Formats: sequence, C-alpha cells, structure tokens
Amino acid sequence: MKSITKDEFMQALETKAQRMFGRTMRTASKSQIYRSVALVVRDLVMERWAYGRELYHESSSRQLCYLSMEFLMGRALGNNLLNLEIEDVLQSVCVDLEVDLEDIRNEEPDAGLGNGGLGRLAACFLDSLSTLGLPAHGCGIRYEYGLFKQKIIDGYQIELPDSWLEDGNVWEVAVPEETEVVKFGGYVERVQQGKKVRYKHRGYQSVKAVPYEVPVLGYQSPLVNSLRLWAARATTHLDMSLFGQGKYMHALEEKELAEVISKLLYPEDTHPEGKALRLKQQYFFVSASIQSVVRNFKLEGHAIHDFACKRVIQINDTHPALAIPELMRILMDQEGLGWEEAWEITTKTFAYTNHTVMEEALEKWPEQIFQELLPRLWQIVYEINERFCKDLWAKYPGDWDRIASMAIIGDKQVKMAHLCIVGSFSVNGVAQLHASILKEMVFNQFFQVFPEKFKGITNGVTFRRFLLKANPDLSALITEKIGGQWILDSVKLKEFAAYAKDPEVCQRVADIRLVNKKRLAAYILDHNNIVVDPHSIYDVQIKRLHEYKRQLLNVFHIIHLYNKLLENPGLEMQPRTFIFAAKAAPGYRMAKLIIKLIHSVGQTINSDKRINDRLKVVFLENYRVSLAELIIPATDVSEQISTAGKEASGTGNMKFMLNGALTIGTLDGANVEIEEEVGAENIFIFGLTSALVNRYYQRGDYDPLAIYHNNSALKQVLDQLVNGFFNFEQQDMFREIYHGLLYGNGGMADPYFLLKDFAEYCEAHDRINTNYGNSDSWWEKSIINIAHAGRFSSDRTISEYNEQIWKLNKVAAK
Ligand code: 26Q
Repeated sequence: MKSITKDEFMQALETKAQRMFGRTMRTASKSQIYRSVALVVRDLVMERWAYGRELYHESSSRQLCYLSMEFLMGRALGNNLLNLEIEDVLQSVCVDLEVDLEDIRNEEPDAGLGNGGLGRLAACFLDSLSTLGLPAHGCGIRYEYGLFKQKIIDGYQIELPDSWLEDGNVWEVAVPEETEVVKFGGYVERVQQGKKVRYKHRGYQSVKAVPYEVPVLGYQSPLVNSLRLWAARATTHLDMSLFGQGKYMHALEEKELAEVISKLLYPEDTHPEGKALRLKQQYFFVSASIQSVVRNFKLEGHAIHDFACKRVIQINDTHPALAIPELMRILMDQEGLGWEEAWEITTKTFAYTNHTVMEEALEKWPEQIFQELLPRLWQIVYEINERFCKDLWAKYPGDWDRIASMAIIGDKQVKMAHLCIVGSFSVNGVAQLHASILKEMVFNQFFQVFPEKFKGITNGVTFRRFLLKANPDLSALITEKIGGQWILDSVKLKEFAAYAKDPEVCQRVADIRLVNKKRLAAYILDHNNIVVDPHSIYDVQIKRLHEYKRQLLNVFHIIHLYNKLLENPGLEMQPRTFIFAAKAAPGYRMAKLIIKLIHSVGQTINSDKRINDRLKVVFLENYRVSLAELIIPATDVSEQISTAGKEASGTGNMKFMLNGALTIGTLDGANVEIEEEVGAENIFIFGLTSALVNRYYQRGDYDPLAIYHNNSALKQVLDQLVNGFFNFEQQDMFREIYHGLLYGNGGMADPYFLLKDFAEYCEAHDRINTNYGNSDSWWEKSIINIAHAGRFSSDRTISEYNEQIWKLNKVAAK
C-alpha cells in the first residue's frame, strides 16, 4: 500500500492550512493545525476506502450488518495514523514544526455516541472486522449530541451537552442520494387484491433518514468497512408562503419534531424509561438500515429468496429489535412474499446478543405507544406472538403460566428480548458465565424450546487501540522481545511470558509504567490540582456509575484504610492513589450521591496532613474513551468488583490486563476467564460467587445488619456516613446510602452484598499491599497478565462470531 514521506506530508499540510484557513503552519491555531493534519490523513484514508469498496463490489459476497444504537468510537486521528502506519512520519513533521503532537491529538473531540461497554464493544468489533478482512458495516444513529459532558461542581455531577459536531467532522461523508424515508403513525388499510390481501399504510408522517458514512480502516488490511450513521431530516422544505398565513411557526415546529429524532443519545444504560422518542429513534435507524440493506442486496442483482444467504444482521442487545418485524414488513408488503417464506428468511437473517441480566434493564414497550407509533409493525408483532404462542400450546398443552411468561406481548407490553429470541437463529451471551446464566435462569424457558440457538461468545477488545496506540512503549518492548506478530495474532503474546522472571524485562516494564504514571500525574495536577506520587500504587476504577458495579465498596475500603492510618500512623502500607472516573445517568439519584461521596471522602483525606500523603483520592471528570487511553497504561490495580452474576462481561478488565495491571475482582463476567488464563496467583479474587448470590436471593435470608454489628471496622465506616465525618454541615447527606444498606430503601437491604463482601475485599487489598512491596513478583505477575491477554482480543471474538454465526468469507487482498 502506498504511503507518504515526511516531505510530502509537510507539503500537503502547508497546502491544507492555506486553502482551508488562509494560514501558514506558523500562524495557524492549534485547532487549525489539527484540522489540517486530519485533512491530510483523511485524503489517505479516502484513497484506501475507494479501493476497499472495489473489493466489495467485485466479491458480491455474504455481508454482515451490525445494528447498534451506540458506537463509542472515541477519536479517529490516532487510530487512522496507526492503521496507515504513518505515525512516525507525522511525529517527525511535528518535531520540525515545533508543535506537540499530543496537543494536536487533544484537539479532536471524542465521538461519544455510546454510554459504555456495549457501545465501545461495537467500535472494537468494527476495528476487528476490517482487520480480519470480513465484509461488514455498522449501522447506527448520527446523534448530534453524544453522551453528556460531565462537570463536577462542588462534588456534584453537572451535565453539559456534548456538541461534538459543532466544528464539523472531517471523518464523515454525507450520502444524501442514499436517503431513505421512515414512516410513523397513521393507520393500516386492508386491501383485497384478487386473492391476496395487501396492507397499506396511510395517514403517516414521514421523516427522511440521511446516511453519513465513516470509513473504518483495519490494521494491515486492504478492506475498509463503513459505519453508516443516520441523521433525521424533515421531508418537506420550509414553505415561506406559510409565513403570510401565520403558519410559519407551525411548519418550523414540524421540522424540529422530525429532526429531534437524531438529536441526542439517551444517557440511561439501565432503568430504561418507556419514552416514545426513544422508540422513535429505534424504529428510525432500524427502518432506514433494513431498507438500505434490502436495496443494496437487490442492486447486486440477487433474488429476494436468497436474502438470508447473502446477508446476516447482528442486533446489539434488544435496542434494534424492531429490525425483525421491519424486515417482515418489507418482505411481505413490498416484495410480496407470504408470511411463511418471509418468516423463514427473517429467522435465518437475525442473530441477537444479550448484554445484561438485570431485570430492570430488559426492554419493554407499552402496547399503546407501540401501536400508535408503528401500526403496521404492531400487526406483525401481534401475529408473530400469536403463532409463537400457538406453537408453545402444541408443545406445552394447558401450561398457561409458561406460555404467558414466554409470550412476546403480555401485561400490555411488548417484550423486546422475547421478540429477539423468537425472531433470531442465534442468541448469545458475552462471557461464559453470562451465557450460562442466560441458559439456566434468565431465558431458561426459551433455552428449553430452542437449545440450539444459545451460545456464549466472550467479549474482546482491540489491541491496536488499547495497547499499540495507548501504550506505545510497552508495545515496542513486547515487539522487541517476541516480534510484532502479536498485533494480528494475539495468542502470540504468550511468548512474552518467557520474560516474566527476567529482571531486566521486569525493570523495563516497571520503567514504562512509571513514565505512564508520571504522564497521568501531570494530567491530574492540571485538571484536579492534586499532587499524586507516581511511586504510589495507582488503584483505578473507571466505568459507568452503577450500584451493581460497587464503586461504593471501593470507597468503604478507602475510608477503612484511612481509619487504620489515623489509628496507627506507623502502619506499614504502600502509598496508594485511588482513581475514579464515572458518569452517572442524570436521573439516577443514588449514583449521583455516590459521586458526591467520593468527592467528600477525597476532600477529607487529601487535605489531612496526618497521613503524610500516603493516601490520595482522585475523581477525574468526564470519563470517555480518550481518557481511558491515558489512564489504563498508568494503572497498577484494576478494580472489577461487581456483585457476582451482575456484570455480563466487562471489557475494561481486559484493557487493564493487556496493559499489565493486576485485577482485584469478583468471580463475575469475564473476570472468571481472566482467572482461568492467568491462574489464581496472578489475580486477586474475593467475594461471593454468583451461585451464592442467587442462593441468598432465593432464600431471602441475607442479613446485612448482623454483619454490621459483627464487624467493628465496617461499622465504623458506615457510621461515618451519618455522623458528619465527611460532611459536617449536612450530616444527613449520605443517610440514604446508610439506610439502603442496613434496612433497604423500599426494597431489599444491601441488594448488592457490599457488607457481605467487605471483609474479603479488604483482605484481598492486604494481599496487594504485601505483593507490591515485593516488587519482583509484582512485575512477574504483571508480565503474565500481559502475556495471557491474547484470548481477550476482539479479533478472537469476531472469529468466533464468524465461525459460529455469520459464516462470512474473508475478502481477498488485491
Ligand atoms: C435501553 C433502553 C432505553 C434507554 C437506554 C437503554 C440502554 C442503553 C445502553 C440499555 C443498556 C445500555 C448499555 C449496556 C451496556 O453497556 N452493557 C455492557 O455491555 C458490555 C459489552 O457486552 C458488557 O461488557 C458489560 O458487562 C455490560 O454491562
């Protein structure tokens, strides 16, 4: 593949700055330099994209469409530089220009079109699909506002809009000529045409869906896949003549109403509210995507009967579930197929991934909203349900309860997960433990009917972004020792284990970590005005704020350490810096209160001279992909402490391990598999197993109050929440937390078993403390973690999806 020399790059850069901004490199602002650099890189990306598209065209092979409400792409510049293998070129250009490449990179806003794990997984998958040469495209929504920006004021989270498109987005291309029309509301008319019955949708409102494409490069791969993001536009242009009739404002309102559909990403990642606008968003992008998939399929000249041979559609959780009845609608109402054939094709096309077992996060839509907004789809879902229930009746005659609990429509709601299971040929969990929980508990009744559909495919992360790009020095060391094949063949990392006992390599891993920690310390000083010691243990928990993820347990341990230090100033303890970053859903009161608590505890501890800087607590605001890339390579201890059985997989855990952090965690999600890989001596496991958690739930005999009375250290911590220790002026501020744990705020007390796991958690931390003191064994463990991370590459994950579900052929290189 053609590359670019330093001189060519420099020349191109000057030209861009002149043509775009009327500036030379010397007079351009940082933002203008970023955009000039991005435009030069963009030209190279476009060239690859153009040839990549040809590959598609010629092969006419089976293709994947990955439907997701979220794609958490982060920044594109660094990733594109890496995939074009021109980082060094730009680096030396920057040296000549005397500009800091890091500063330039920081000018790019993150594409934050996702809440957390599910969205970032979609982004990692796109990276691996292109790298592996598998023909696929992602389909989602081009939100004008991504996940809110978080500001912390006086310890409280404040949400600000993330207007990431404000200065334009150089990485996207609008394709207005491929606009689709999506219809909402209205009614359905039954029309008899000879022997056939046709259904005509009338009186609807239409909204245009305009696709914007983003190229997704792979590493050393000629295939460039695309991410298609749909933007909502009003169908009618504003009619100025209405102005005279006093109807102008009305027309403006109509336009706004259409365009609001792609305005913003919903920031709730559990407790979904049944908001009509969210359902509109779902149907909007799903309808546009399925229409365009069918259109492109037909343009390739295939017969509609062969649809399921040529296309496969993965639905990322239930959010795109409407794709199932939407394909049925198109096959029947537009292509004229009968129900049986349409259903046969549909159920051979869709595959569904589940990402949660939390009851409250399972999507359900009120019948009425569904019916009013999507009258034709309602009929189709109704019919799917009728037929499914009939089949169940034949299998379980008389078993009403079972049929009622499995039905797609019930309690005046549409159960999206049931629709997905019935309408897909594959249902998968995202880690082995999660898959067994789906089969044995959450979807057990469905597993009995469709055992062949259920699979477990453990998540993975892209090593290109999270090691090669985020931690270039560690990558270079690994490559120096074992060669560079690990970048495309992740299990090769195992060879690095041979260096676990090599003192020189251990020292170099330690030195690289220290440099990364200093870089993070500088960021913390800059953003939080807190001095942290790079020689302290960096103990990190970064993820969405949720009670089940138990940031609170982490805080309790910190308070406990602080108490111990105050009691015994001579205590032998490695200095520790506890780092948090987390966004809370704006309406999630308890999560926001926990953020406030972290700040209150931090303020008390950080300003207490008595503990001699041995403890620090840092909360970094506005957690996002680019911040993760800075924090993870600087982490010593990775906190993965969810209540067992609750975290479907976790993917942050994998990113930390890959960078050599040691995990303290429960036997939850992919932690189980991390332990299998590294062995019990190289991970700090504690706490209840998911089996025990379930036993407590079933028996209802969990008694946190007894634990409180029997563990004086824990009692001290809990009492400090309500005796003004962390907030003298408002002593009741954290009472809700205290009360919820000991007595329950309406529901069960301490439903996430913080009190039960506290003692073991503290013991695990003690082990970390002793281990870090013995630095040889620490770095040995660290290297073993890196070396055994190979299983958690998204390349492996994608290969498994392909072997078990998609069956795509690699597109050959030219
Ligand atoms: C649903 C309806 C209405 C509004 C919002 C939502 C919604 C949005 C996002 C529900 C869930 C999400 C995101 C879930 C998520 O990120 N799950 C995580 O997925 C990861 C990838 O599989 C796993 O590693 C994590 O364990 C899981 O929590």
